[in-house]
Amino acid sequence: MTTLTPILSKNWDRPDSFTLAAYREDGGYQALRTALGMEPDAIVDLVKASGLRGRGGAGFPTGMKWGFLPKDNPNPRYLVVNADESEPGTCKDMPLLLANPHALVEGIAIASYAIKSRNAFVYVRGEVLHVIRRLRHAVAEAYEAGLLGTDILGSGFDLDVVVHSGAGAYICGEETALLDSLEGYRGQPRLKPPFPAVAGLYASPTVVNNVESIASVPSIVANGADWFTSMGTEKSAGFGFFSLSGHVTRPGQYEAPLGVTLRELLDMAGGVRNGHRLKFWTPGGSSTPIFTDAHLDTPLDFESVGAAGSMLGTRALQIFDETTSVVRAVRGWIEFYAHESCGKCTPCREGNFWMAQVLRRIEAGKGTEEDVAKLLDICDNLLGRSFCALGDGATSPVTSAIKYFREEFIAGTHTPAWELFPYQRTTRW
Ligand code: L3W
Ligand code: SF4
Repeated sequence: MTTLTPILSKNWDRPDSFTLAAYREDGGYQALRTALGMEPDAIVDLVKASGLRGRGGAGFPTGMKWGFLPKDNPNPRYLVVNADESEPGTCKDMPLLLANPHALVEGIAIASYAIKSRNAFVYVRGEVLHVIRRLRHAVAEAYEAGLLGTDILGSGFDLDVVVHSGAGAYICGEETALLDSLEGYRGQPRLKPPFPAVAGLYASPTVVNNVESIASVPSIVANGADWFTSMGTEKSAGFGFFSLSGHVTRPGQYEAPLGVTLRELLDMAGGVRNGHRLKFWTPGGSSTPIFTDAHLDTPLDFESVGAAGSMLGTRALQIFDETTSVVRAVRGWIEFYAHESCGKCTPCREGNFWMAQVLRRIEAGKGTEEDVAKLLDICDNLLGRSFCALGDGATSPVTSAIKYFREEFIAGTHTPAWELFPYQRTTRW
């Protein structure tokens, strides 16, 4: 039986958990002191040995990414933290920043020292003013205490950190669109390669990492790689946030080893809301194919979720019970993608627009059975033909929902979803 591993969330019950004083009382910034006494490359090796994989959705090995920075490029190096959390269902980085911003600040200082960067940026989604204020406060506290700025802790290492507010575009969570936005341009994805590690911010070598990835680094430096690999699975080491939302008794952040199952998480969260049963769920936000109750025991690690036909993504577990119209849920997600498509490439710009129209028609009971085939055809023209992951991701809920609930789509072509699922008329999912 897997249990919770409160590490980043350990002090969240403390009302002052976000302050430097509370963070230090619990040993905060000791890992930075340790790291500053190490060779930068030794820290990169430590993070490689820990097996930490990116917590922003793709699961790319963090230490390996740091090791990609070219040694012969004379340009400055940058660390950019992706805090543009906007995926439907994804809600882990914002609570982490609110309750424990110093874990990120300390992680930034360690990571910047490891990759030899003197400038770090945190790109925070623009809508979350309260989070931006709290993070800026933490950064100011760290400067004041000599934990950022010049000659950090007397080590001779200098680091400046800028907290940048986005303007509310989901696409700016795509790392290269984020970099364009940070440079002052309209945020649209760049062609890769070159990857940011080679030509990122201002065409200089740049590491882009998710908030949770960087915030996990101090605990690895403090406790060692073996401690980290003792949690999780062989290829998906460590712990992470599992964000339970929707039709669950106690929604929230559950910090647990990778490989935990939804059944175990639901046990901790009081189960699906009283009197109802699980119908479908997302393992990693709306860009990952949905799962059903047949996947309750799938270990939530990168390999197992992949083998079962989805992606671990951001571990945003949105729970839907039997009162939910799957057509309506998918329509909501596709309207999101249609709205957030940056418009750069035709398959995504047009495809999401058309899918939203077809889904609205089916939801209203005015679709035809050919409309279901049309949805799959549009997905076929999006997947692998879009410029970035947004277009690909938009197909996931559509194709997987049709795979598991085809009859509901067909029924929806002649019956409005609100007649099939009347409960949905008054309840938001
Ligand atoms: C150097 C190479 N670097 C890969 C780096 C690359 C990036 C990282 C992962 O999408 C997913 C997406 C969403 N040399 C490299 C290299 N890299 N090869 O590794 O790259 P990639 O392309 O696999 O993924 P990505 O573009 O970062 C992320 C999914 O996550 N997702 C998203 C969630 C939501 C948000 C949000 O709310 N902001 O991100 C959820 O599942 O669909 O598939 O750093 O540079 N040879
Ligand atoms: Fe823009 Fe969508 Fe194309 Fe990505 S896939 S570049 S979001 S239009």
